[in-house]
Amino acid sequence: MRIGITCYPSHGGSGVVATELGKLMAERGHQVHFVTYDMPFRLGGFNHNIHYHEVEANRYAVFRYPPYDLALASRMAQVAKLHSLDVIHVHYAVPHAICAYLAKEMSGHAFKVVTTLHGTDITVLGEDPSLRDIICFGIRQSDAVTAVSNDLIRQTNELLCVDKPLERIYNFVDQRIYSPQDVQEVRQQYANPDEKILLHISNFRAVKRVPDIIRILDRVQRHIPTKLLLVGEGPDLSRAADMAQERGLMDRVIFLGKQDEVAKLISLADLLILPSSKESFGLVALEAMACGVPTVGSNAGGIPEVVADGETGFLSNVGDVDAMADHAIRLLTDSELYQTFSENGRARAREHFCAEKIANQYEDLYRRVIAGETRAGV
Ligand code: GMT
Repeated sequence: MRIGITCYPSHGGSGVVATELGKLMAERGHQVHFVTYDMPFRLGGFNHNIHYHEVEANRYAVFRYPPYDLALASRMAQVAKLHSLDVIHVHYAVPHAICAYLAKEMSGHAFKVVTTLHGTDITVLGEDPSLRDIICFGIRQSDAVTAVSNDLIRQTNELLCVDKPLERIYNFVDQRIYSPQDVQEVRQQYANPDEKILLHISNFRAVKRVPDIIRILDRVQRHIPTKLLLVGEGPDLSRAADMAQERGLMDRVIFLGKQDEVAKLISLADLLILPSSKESFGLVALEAMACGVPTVGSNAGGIPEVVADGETGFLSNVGDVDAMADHAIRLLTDSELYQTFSENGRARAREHFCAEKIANQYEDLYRRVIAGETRAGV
Protein backbone atom coordinates (compact mmCIF):
# COMPACT_ATOMS: atom_id res chain seq x y z
CA MET A 1 0.00 0.00 0.00
CA ARG A 2 0.98 3.64 -0.42
CA ILE A 3 0.22 5.37 2.86
CA GLY A 4 0.40 9.07 3.72
CA ILE A 5 0.76 10.07 7.37
CA THR A 6 0.18 13.48 8.90
CA CYS A 7 0.78 14.18 12.57
CA TYR A 8 2.32 16.69 14.94
CA PRO A 9 6.00 15.85 14.51
CA SER A 10 7.22 17.28 17.81
CA HIS A 11 7.33 15.51 21.17
CA GLY A 12 3.92 14.17 22.17
CA GLY A 13 2.12 10.85 22.22
CA SER A 14 0.10 11.28 19.02
CA GLY A 15 3.24 12.09 17.03
CA VAL A 16 5.06 9.14 18.60
CA VAL A 17 2.25 6.72 17.70
CA ALA A 18 2.01 8.09 14.14
CA THR A 19 5.76 7.88 13.58
CA GLU A 20 6.21 4.41 15.08
CA LEU A 21 3.23 3.16 13.06
CA GLY A 22 4.71 4.58 9.87
CA LYS A 23 8.00 2.83 10.62
CA LEU A 24 6.23 -0.48 11.19
CA MET A 25 4.31 -0.12 7.92
CA ALA A 26 7.56 0.63 6.10
CA GLU A 27 9.15 -2.48 7.67
CA ARG A 28 6.22 -4.44 6.23
CA GLY A 29 7.07 -3.20 2.76
CA HIS A 30 4.48 -0.43 2.39
CA GLN A 31 5.47 2.93 0.94
CA VAL A 32 5.05 5.51 3.70
CA HIS A 33 4.92 9.26 3.06
CA PHE A 34 5.08 11.61 6.04
CA VAL A 35 3.53 15.00 5.27
CA THR A 36 4.45 17.21 8.24
CA TYR A 37 5.94 20.62 9.06
CA ASP A 38 9.07 19.04 10.51
CA MET A 39 10.86 15.72 10.47
CA PRO A 40 9.03 13.57 13.08
CA PHE A 41 11.44 13.38 16.02
CA ARG A 42 11.23 9.60 16.39
CA LEU A 43 11.78 8.88 12.68
CA GLY A 44 15.40 7.85 13.23
CA GLY A 45 17.56 6.08 10.67
CA PHE A 46 17.16 5.53 6.96
CA ASN A 47 14.47 3.24 5.54
CA HIS A 48 14.04 3.23 1.78
CA ASN A 49 10.25 2.86 2.12
CA ILE A 50 9.93 6.08 4.13
CA HIS A 51 9.57 9.46 2.44
CA TYR A 52 9.31 12.86 4.07
CA HIS A 53 7.48 15.82 2.54
CA GLU A 54 7.87 19.08 4.41
CA VAL A 55 5.01 21.55 4.73
CA GLU A 56 5.96 25.19 4.74
CA ALA A 57 3.43 27.91 5.52
CA ASN A 58 3.65 31.20 3.65
CA ARG A 59 4.61 34.11 5.91
CA TYR A 60 3.56 37.00 3.67
CA ALA A 61 3.15 40.20 5.70
CA VAL A 62 -0.53 40.55 4.90
CA PHE A 63 -1.28 37.44 6.91
CA ARG A 64 -1.72 37.89 10.63
CA TYR A 65 -1.39 34.08 10.97
CA PRO A 66 0.59 31.99 8.46
CA PRO A 67 -1.99 29.82 6.60
CA TYR A 68 -0.53 26.50 7.72
CA ASP A 69 -3.76 24.53 7.29
CA LEU A 70 -4.01 25.54 3.62
CA ALA A 71 -0.35 24.75 3.01
CA LEU A 72 -0.82 21.34 4.59
CA ALA A 73 -3.94 20.55 2.54
CA SER A 74 -2.19 21.64 -0.62
CA ARG A 75 0.91 19.54 0.15
CA MET A 76 -1.23 16.50 0.99
CA ALA A 77 -3.00 16.86 -2.36
CA GLN A 78 0.31 17.15 -4.26
CA VAL A 79 1.84 14.13 -2.51
CA ALA A 80 -1.33 12.04 -2.89
CA LYS A 81 -1.42 12.69 -6.62
CA LEU A 82 2.30 12.40 -7.33
CA HIS A 83 2.74 9.19 -5.36
CA SER A 84 -0.72 7.70 -6.03
CA LEU A 85 -1.46 7.35 -2.32
CA ASP A 86 -4.14 4.82 -1.39
CA VAL A 87 -4.79 6.31 2.01
CA ILE A 88 -3.82 9.27 4.15
CA HIS A 89 -3.86 8.53 7.86
CA VAL A 90 -4.11 11.67 9.96
CA HIS A 91 -3.38 11.69 13.68
CA TYR A 92 -5.19 14.31 15.79
CA ALA A 93 -8.40 15.68 14.29
CA VAL A 94 -7.48 19.36 14.19
CA PRO A 95 -6.67 20.57 11.61
CA HIS A 96 -5.50 17.34 10.02
CA ALA A 97 -8.87 15.67 9.27
CA ILE A 98 -10.16 18.84 7.65
CA CYS A 99 -6.95 19.32 5.63
CA ALA A 100 -7.21 15.74 4.38
CA TYR A 101 -10.79 16.38 3.26
CA LEU A 102 -9.69 19.51 1.39
CA ALA A 103 -6.76 17.64 -0.17
CA LYS A 104 -9.07 14.90 -1.38
CA GLU A 105 -11.47 17.40 -2.92
CA MET A 106 -8.73 19.32 -4.74
CA SER A 107 -6.33 16.55 -5.82
CA GLY A 108 -8.62 14.76 -8.25
CA HIS A 109 -7.00 11.57 -6.98
CA ALA A 110 -9.25 9.17 -5.10
CA PHE A 111 -7.53 8.29 -1.83
CA LYS A 112 -9.14 7.34 1.46
CA VAL A 113 -8.84 9.24 4.73
CA VAL A 114 -8.38 7.57 8.09
CA THR A 115 -8.50 9.84 11.15
CA THR A 116 -7.22 8.78 14.56
CA LEU A 117 -8.54 10.74 17.52
CA HIS A 118 -5.95 11.01 20.27
CA GLY A 119 -7.64 12.77 23.17
CA THR A 120 -7.36 16.50 23.63
CA ASP A 121 -8.48 17.00 20.01
CA ILE A 122 -11.90 15.91 21.38
CA THR A 123 -11.87 16.37 25.15
CA VAL A 124 -10.38 19.89 25.13
CA LEU A 125 -10.75 21.31 21.60
CA GLY A 126 -14.14 19.67 21.03
CA GLU A 127 -15.50 21.90 23.78
CA ASP A 128 -14.32 25.07 22.03
CA PRO A 129 -17.23 26.67 20.11
CA SER A 130 -14.79 27.98 17.48
CA LEU A 131 -13.67 24.43 16.62
CA ARG A 132 -16.44 22.07 17.59
CA ASP A 133 -18.42 22.12 14.31
CA ILE A 134 -15.38 21.81 12.10
CA ILE A 135 -14.06 18.90 14.17
CA CYS A 136 -17.43 17.16 13.66
CA PHE A 137 -17.18 17.91 9.94
CA GLY A 138 -13.66 16.43 9.71
CA ILE A 139 -14.80 13.29 11.52
CA ARG A 140 -17.89 12.89 9.33
CA GLN A 141 -15.91 13.34 6.12
CA SER A 142 -13.25 10.75 7.04
CA ASP A 143 -13.62 7.32 5.50
CA ALA A 144 -12.80 5.70 8.83
CA VAL A 145 -12.23 7.10 12.29
CA THR A 146 -10.40 5.40 15.12
CA ALA A 147 -9.91 6.38 18.74
CA VAL A 148 -7.20 5.21 21.10
CA SER A 149 -9.50 3.96 23.88
CA ASN A 150 -13.09 2.99 24.61
CA ASP A 151 -13.31 5.98 26.90
CA LEU A 152 -12.37 8.35 24.08
CA ILE A 153 -15.09 6.79 21.90
CA ARG A 154 -17.58 7.33 24.71
CA GLN A 155 -16.47 10.94 25.18
CA THR A 156 -16.53 11.67 21.43
CA ASN A 157 -20.09 10.36 21.20
CA GLU A 158 -21.15 12.31 24.28
CA LEU A 159 -19.45 15.59 23.41
CA LEU A 160 -19.85 15.75 19.66
CA CYS A 161 -22.76 13.41 18.85
CA VAL A 162 -21.32 12.68 15.40
CA ASP A 163 -23.21 9.99 13.59
CA LYS A 164 -20.11 8.05 12.66
CA PRO A 165 -18.86 4.62 13.64
CA LEU A 166 -15.70 4.93 15.71
CA GLU A 167 -13.31 2.01 15.90
CA ARG A 168 -11.08 1.49 18.92
CA ILE A 169 -7.47 0.76 18.12
CA TYR A 170 -5.25 0.98 21.18
CA ASN A 171 -1.83 2.58 21.13
CA PHE A 172 1.11 0.20 21.13
CA VAL A 173 4.63 -0.20 22.37
CA ASP A 174 7.64 -1.68 20.64
CA GLN A 175 9.15 -4.03 23.22
CA ARG A 176 12.36 -4.24 21.19
CA ILE A 177 12.94 -0.70 22.51
CA TYR A 178 10.78 -0.54 25.62
CA SER A 179 12.01 -3.28 27.94
CA PRO A 180 14.01 -3.14 31.18
CA GLN A 181 17.50 -1.83 30.48
CA ASP A 182 20.70 -2.06 32.48
CA VAL A 183 20.97 1.49 33.74
CA GLN A 184 22.77 1.08 37.07
CA GLU A 185 25.56 3.45 36.08
CA VAL A 186 23.20 6.15 34.81
CA ARG A 187 20.99 5.77 37.86
CA GLN A 188 23.90 6.72 40.10
CA GLN A 189 23.95 10.12 38.41
CA TYR A 190 20.49 10.88 39.75
CA ALA A 191 20.05 9.05 43.04
CA ASN A 192 21.98 7.36 45.84
CA PRO A 193 21.55 3.59 46.15
CA ASP A 194 19.14 4.02 49.10
CA GLU A 195 16.93 6.52 47.23
CA LYS A 196 13.87 5.67 45.13
CA ILE A 197 13.11 7.44 41.87
CA LEU A 198 9.69 8.76 40.84
CA LEU A 199 9.31 9.78 37.21
CA HIS A 200 6.86 12.03 35.38
CA ILE A 201 6.96 12.62 31.64
CA SER A 202 4.54 14.99 29.92
CA ASN A 203 3.92 18.27 28.16
CA PHE A 204 3.24 19.91 31.55
CA ARG A 205 -0.18 21.23 30.60
CA ALA A 206 -3.07 21.83 33.04
CA VAL A 207 -4.60 18.38 32.43
CA LYS A 208 -1.44 16.74 33.80
CA ARG A 209 -2.07 18.24 37.27
CA VAL A 210 1.58 19.07 37.83
CA PRO A 211 1.03 20.42 41.39
CA ASP A 212 -0.26 16.97 42.42
CA ILE A 213 3.07 15.46 41.41
CA ILE A 214 4.96 17.71 43.81
CA ARG A 215 2.42 17.02 46.56
CA ILE A 216 2.90 13.27 46.05
CA LEU A 217 6.68 13.65 46.18
CA ASP A 218 6.35 15.69 49.37
CA ARG A 219 4.36 12.96 51.10
CA VAL A 220 6.45 10.03 49.81
CA GLN A 221 9.82 11.55 50.71
CA ARG A 222 8.73 11.90 54.35
CA HIS A 223 8.73 8.08 54.50
CA ILE A 224 11.38 7.03 51.98
CA PRO A 225 14.37 8.94 50.56
CA THR A 226 13.07 9.82 47.09
CA LYS A 227 14.04 11.77 43.98
CA LEU A 228 11.64 13.00 41.31
CA LEU A 229 12.68 13.16 37.67
CA LEU A 230 10.61 15.52 35.53
CA VAL A 231 10.93 14.98 31.77
CA GLY A 232 9.40 17.32 29.19
CA GLU A 233 8.47 20.96 28.98
CA GLY A 234 5.29 22.98 29.13
CA PRO A 235 3.42 25.85 30.74
CA ASP A 236 3.11 24.32 34.24
CA LEU A 237 6.74 23.28 34.63
CA SER A 238 7.66 26.54 36.34
CA ARG A 239 4.80 25.94 38.79
CA ALA A 240 6.44 22.65 39.74
CA ALA A 241 9.69 24.49 40.40
CA ASP A 242 7.91 27.13 42.50
CA MET A 243 6.13 24.51 44.57
CA ALA A 244 9.31 22.48 45.07
CA GLN A 245 11.07 25.67 46.20
CA GLU A 246 8.28 26.61 48.65
CA ARG A 247 8.36 23.13 50.19
CA GLY A 248 12.14 22.91 50.40
CA LEU A 249 12.23 20.06 47.89
CA MET A 250 14.50 21.55 45.23
CA ASP A 251 17.28 19.06 46.00
CA ARG A 252 14.79 16.22 45.46
CA VAL A 253 13.58 17.29 41.98
CA ILE A 254 15.62 16.92 38.81
CA PHE A 255 14.40 18.81 35.76
CA LEU A 256 15.53 17.03 32.60
CA GLY A 257 13.59 18.97 29.95
CA LYS A 258 12.79 17.32 26.61
CA GLN A 259 14.55 13.98 26.13
CA ASP A 260 14.71 11.48 23.29
CA GLU A 261 15.96 8.32 25.02
CA VAL A 262 12.84 7.83 27.07
CA ALA A 263 13.16 4.04 27.40
CA LYS A 264 16.42 4.46 29.30
CA LEU A 265 14.96 7.10 31.62
CA ILE A 266 11.91 4.96 32.36
CA SER A 267 14.12 1.99 33.16
CA LEU A 268 16.00 3.87 35.84
CA ALA A 269 12.79 4.90 37.62
CA ASP A 270 10.94 2.93 40.29
CA LEU A 271 7.49 4.41 39.65
CA LEU A 272 5.76 6.48 37.00
CA ILE A 273 3.46 9.19 38.39
CA LEU A 274 0.45 10.11 36.21
CA PRO A 275 -2.23 12.04 38.13
CA SER A 276 -3.93 13.58 35.01
CA SER A 277 -7.45 14.97 35.01
CA LYS A 278 -7.87 13.98 31.34
CA GLU A 279 -5.94 11.25 29.58
CA SER A 280 -7.41 9.37 26.65
CA PHE A 281 -4.82 6.60 26.89
CA GLY A 282 -1.58 7.50 28.67
CA LEU A 283 1.07 6.20 26.28
CA VAL A 284 3.78 6.85 28.83
CA ALA A 285 2.09 4.46 31.28
CA LEU A 286 2.20 1.76 28.61
CA GLU A 287 5.86 2.47 27.90
CA ALA A 288 6.54 2.24 31.64
CA MET A 289 4.66 -1.07 31.93
CA ALA A 290 6.71 -2.49 29.08
CA CYS A 291 9.87 -1.52 30.99
CA GLY A 292 8.53 -3.15 34.17
CA VAL A 293 7.84 0.16 35.94
CA PRO A 294 4.43 0.37 37.72
CA THR A 295 2.27 3.48 37.44
CA VAL A 296 0.66 5.34 40.32
CA GLY A 297 -1.89 7.85 39.14
CA SER A 298 -5.49 8.74 38.45
CA ASN A 299 -8.30 6.69 36.99
CA ALA A 300 -9.16 9.42 34.45
CA GLY A 301 -10.24 8.70 30.86
CA GLY A 302 -8.59 5.70 29.27
CA ILE A 303 -5.89 5.16 31.92
CA PRO A 304 -7.76 2.18 33.48
CA GLU A 305 -7.79 0.49 30.06
CA VAL A 306 -4.00 0.63 30.04
CA VAL A 307 -2.99 0.25 33.69
CA ALA A 308 -4.72 -2.66 35.42
CA ASP A 309 -5.55 -1.19 38.83
CA GLY A 310 -4.11 -3.38 41.60
CA GLU A 311 -2.13 -5.49 39.11
CA THR A 312 0.23 -3.27 37.13
CA GLY A 313 -0.24 -0.06 39.10
CA PHE A 314 -2.58 1.74 41.45
CA LEU A 315 -5.22 4.23 40.29
CA SER A 316 -7.20 6.67 42.43
CA ASN A 317 -9.70 9.44 41.84
CA VAL A 318 -8.37 12.62 40.25
CA GLY A 319 -6.87 14.87 42.93
CA ASP A 320 -6.64 12.21 45.65
CA VAL A 321 -2.95 12.77 46.28
CA ASP A 322 -3.09 11.10 49.72
CA ALA A 323 -4.20 7.82 48.15
CA MET A 324 -1.61 8.16 45.37
CA ALA A 325 1.18 8.81 47.88
CA ASP A 326 0.04 5.86 50.05
CA HIS A 327 0.05 3.59 47.00
CA ALA A 328 3.50 4.78 46.00
CA ILE A 329 4.83 4.12 49.52
CA ARG A 330 3.23 0.67 49.56
CA LEU A 331 4.85 -0.32 46.25
CA LEU A 332 8.22 1.13 47.18
CA THR A 333 8.35 -0.66 50.52
CA ASP A 334 7.01 -4.09 49.51
CA SER A 335 9.57 -5.61 47.17
CA GLU A 336 7.52 -8.75 46.52
CA LEU A 337 4.46 -6.72 45.52
CA TYR A 338 6.66 -4.45 43.42
CA GLN A 339 8.15 -7.42 41.56
CA THR A 340 4.70 -8.89 40.86
CA PHE A 341 3.41 -5.57 39.49
CA SER A 342 6.52 -5.16 37.39
CA GLU A 343 6.16 -8.63 35.83
CA ASN A 344 2.40 -8.20 35.38
CA GLY A 345 3.02 -4.94 33.53
CA ARG A 346 5.48 -6.44 31.09
CA ALA A 347 3.12 -9.34 30.38
CA ARG A 348 0.13 -6.99 29.92
CA ALA A 349 2.05 -4.77 27.51
CA ARG A 350 3.07 -7.84 25.49
CA GLU A 351 -0.38 -9.39 25.47
CA HIS A 352 -2.61 -6.40 24.77
CA PHE A 353 -0.50 -3.62 23.30
CA CYS A 354 2.32 -5.19 21.30
CA ALA A 355 3.34 -3.35 18.14
CA GLU A 356 2.77 -6.36 15.90
CA LYS A 357 -0.83 -6.85 17.00
CA ILE A 358 -1.83 -3.19 16.70
CA ALA A 359 -0.03 -2.73 13.36
CA ASN A 360 -2.09 -5.68 12.07
CA GLN A 361 -5.26 -3.89 13.13
CA TYR A 362 -4.30 -0.68 11.29
CA GLU A 363 -3.16 -2.62 8.22
CA ASP A 364 -6.48 -4.44 8.16
CA LEU A 365 -8.36 -1.15 8.54
CA TYR A 366 -6.44 0.40 5.62
CA ARG A 367 -7.34 -2.60 3.43
CA ARG A 368 -10.99 -2.36 4.41
CA VAL A 369 -11.32 1.38 3.70
CA ILE A 370 -9.47 1.01 0.41
CA ALA A 371 -11.90 -1.79 -0.50
CA GLY A 372 -14.75 0.62 0.29
CA GLU A 373 -16.03 -1.04 3.45
CA THR A 374 -17.14 2.10 5.18
CA ARG A 375 -18.48 0.72 8.48
CA ALA A 376 -14.99 -0.63 9.09
CA GLY A 377 -14.80 -3.11 11.94
CA VAL A 378 -17.70 -1.73 13.93
O1 GMT B 1 -1.39 15.06 26.29
C1 GMT B 1 -1.59 15.74 25.28
O2 GMT B 1 -2.34 16.69 25.20
C2 GMT B 1 -0.83 15.38 24.04
C3 GMT B 1 -1.54 14.35 23.23
C4 GMT B 1 -0.64 14.10 22.06
O3 GMT B 1 -0.90 14.60 20.98
O4 GMT B 1 0.34 13.44 22.25
O5 GMT B 1 -1.75 13.17 24.02
C5 GMT B 1 -2.89 12.44 23.72
O6 GMT B 1 -2.56 11.39 22.81
C6 GMT B 1 -1.71 10.37 23.32
C7 GMT B 1 -1.45 9.35 22.22
O7 GMT B 1 -2.62 8.74 21.78
C8 GMT B 1 -2.37 9.71 24.54
O8 GMT B 1 -1.53 8.70 25.06
C9 GMT B 1 -2.61 10.77 25.61
O9 GMT B 1 -3.32 10.15 26.67
C10 GMT B 1 -3.46 11.89 25.03
N1 GMT B 1 -3.54 12.98 26.01
C11 GMT B 1 -4.68 13.33 26.60
O10 GMT B 1 -5.76 12.80 26.39
C12 GMT B 1 -4.59 14.43 27.60
